[in-house]
Amino acid sequence: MKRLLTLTLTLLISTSVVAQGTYTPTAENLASRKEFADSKFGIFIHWGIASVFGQGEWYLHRAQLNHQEYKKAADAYYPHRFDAKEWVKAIKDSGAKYITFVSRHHDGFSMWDSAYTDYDIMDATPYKRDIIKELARECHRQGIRLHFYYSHIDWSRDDYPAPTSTTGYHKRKVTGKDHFDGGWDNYYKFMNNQLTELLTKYGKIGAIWFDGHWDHGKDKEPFDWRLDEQYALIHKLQPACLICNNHNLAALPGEDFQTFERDLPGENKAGFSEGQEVSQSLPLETCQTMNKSWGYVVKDTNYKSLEYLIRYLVSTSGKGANLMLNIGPQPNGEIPAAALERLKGMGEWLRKYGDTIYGTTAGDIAAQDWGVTTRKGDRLFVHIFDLKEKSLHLPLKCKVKSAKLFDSKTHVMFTQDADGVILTFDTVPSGTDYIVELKTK
Ligand code: JFZ
Repeated sequence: MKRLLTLTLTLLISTSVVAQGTYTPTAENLASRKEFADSKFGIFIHWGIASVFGQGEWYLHRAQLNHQEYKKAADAYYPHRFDAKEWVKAIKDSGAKYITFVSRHHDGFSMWDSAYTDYDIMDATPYKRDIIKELARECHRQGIRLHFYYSHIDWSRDDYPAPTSTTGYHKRKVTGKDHFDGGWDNYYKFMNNQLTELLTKYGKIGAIWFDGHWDHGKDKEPFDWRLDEQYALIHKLQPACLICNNHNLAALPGEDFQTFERDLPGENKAGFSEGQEVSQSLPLETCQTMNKSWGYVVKDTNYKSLEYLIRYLVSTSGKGANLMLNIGPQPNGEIPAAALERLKGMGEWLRKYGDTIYGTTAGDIAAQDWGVTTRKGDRLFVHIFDLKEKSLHLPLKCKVKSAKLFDSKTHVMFTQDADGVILTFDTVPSGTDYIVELKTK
């Protein structure tokens, strides 16, 4: 018996070591990474009971609310205009290839029928429709990947390791709570049970996108999130399901792609990505808002223009990354009209120019004042956003065989020497994205 125990223990220890040090993605996982990396454009959806207040998904924390009072929003959540079919159609028509839906945000509310909590769409709202089930069914039916955002932080449960968190109760940011019961083990089990539900009840899931790791980023002793075991569980349940964690760090073992919040990989304009090393081997993603907020905010009508968003998508592709653009649906279940308009415009643009985006890798030349480049096989796409003159010098190493305008297929004059290529146009390039296609050797 004792020997059996020793053997079991040894096996357990060695599997956890294996899980930790040498995560080897399966063939399905690698194929899924490739599909993801080629897809270039996805949609993020922040929606939940927080939208009832119309103050964004951090309202509970920002307004220092009593969490029991906040919870009453669940009983007023009745999104009678929610139509999964319409959502998925509008998103598919935008040219997006995946949807990342917030299954549970920091407030702790679950958007599906979870057996492990009553604080969910089925038990706590009068709506009583499993939103994730409806969304998943439509995604599978209409053929678009479905990813789930899942928060490690929980501002409502008693067992979230809050006393040491930077957002939690100890700072009295979320009020009405003075005890912590159950402990981290309990919370960890709860999360894994929920993840198991998400990965066994809703068909094929493209990725789990974690968030909240940074809540313990300033702990004196590094907090052990026990990610290895959690990641191994996900990969065991669905080997092709990719794992990503919005921790603003270099990718950790077991992760399948790397995300950057509100910044292109390697940049830090928003302040989340300081020193974040860009992975050279994993697919990359930038997540960005359409206005200034993730969740629905009544007064935030500050939407980025369609031209800006198209150029942002092209620039993200120019870095070899995907753009995941966010939508914050209204409490009634509708996607805001301003967002729908932009989705439509992105779709129209991608139907014409998608060949220069989908399936591309970063171009040969890093982003310049005038624009960016993307590459697909022997074709190099030069995306010109802003050029003041009729000629453009490209410091290219490769030999150019031909140059033409992507739109009209008319030839563009060029000369090449050791410094690269000079393109000469008839008129100064204009428009949202003036694309030149080079065939290279
Ligand atoms: C996180 C969420 O908190 C936010 O609500 C949204 O879901 C976004 C996509 O992801 O944003 C962050 C990430 C990191 C920090 C704060 C917010 N941080 O390091 O303090």
